[in-house]
Amino acid sequence: MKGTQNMAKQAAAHAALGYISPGMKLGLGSGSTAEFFVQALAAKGKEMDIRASATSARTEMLAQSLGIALFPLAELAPLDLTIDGADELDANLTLIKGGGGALLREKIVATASRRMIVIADEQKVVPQLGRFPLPIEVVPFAWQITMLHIDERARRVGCAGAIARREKNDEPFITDNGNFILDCAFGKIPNTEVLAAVLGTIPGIVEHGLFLDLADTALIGGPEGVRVMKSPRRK
Ligand code: A5P
Repeated sequence: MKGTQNMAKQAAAHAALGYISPGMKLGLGSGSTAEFFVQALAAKGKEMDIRASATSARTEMLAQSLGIALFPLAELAPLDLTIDGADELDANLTLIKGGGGALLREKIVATASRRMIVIADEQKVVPQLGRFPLPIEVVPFAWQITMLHIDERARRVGCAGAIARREKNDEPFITDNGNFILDCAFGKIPNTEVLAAVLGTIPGIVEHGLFLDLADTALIGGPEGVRVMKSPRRK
């Protein structure tokens, strides 16, 4: 299963190369699918005069080791295109991201790009978002209170479920920005816009993993090859 899924991720990542043109300023996503893309890009990057900004320390390290020309986002923005993975996506190309903990930088980079293309395997496509617990980045200060507020307010908009601080090796997982991640197992999210608006009002939340109207295209790898999904909202 893992092998097939990795092949699908790789196929989607390679298909993304077809969207790159010489001289482009690129945003490089995070996660295993985005890493396949970074590896594929490395072979072409130099000859195509690609400049890039990374969405995580991990991607930055990988891109650097492969000789991709990296720049701070503030120097390079606006970017032409960001290529990134997703934990879940629906037919509107609304995404859940943050499974790797990089959602804040991913959202900043995607927002600073003219376009975002998602690369993913077929298993990430769902009719309704929420099977994957929604990651939310919060400041460590009184995070328990922030968690209570998320629980209370999300319930009011039909999102009830266990919320847990992410751990790694029995320690709190710390993001590249020095924050915590709360994973919210809400189950199916009735209205992503409403939930995003509610989360936007809670102090202590730095950013949440719902990506609304950012991606215009998704390249989905599966057993039959790669299919293209277009956002009905952003052509
Ligand atoms: C990283 O924080 C995430 O947003 C990733 O884009 C997401 O977890 C996809 O990861 P994979 O490509 O490893 O499935």
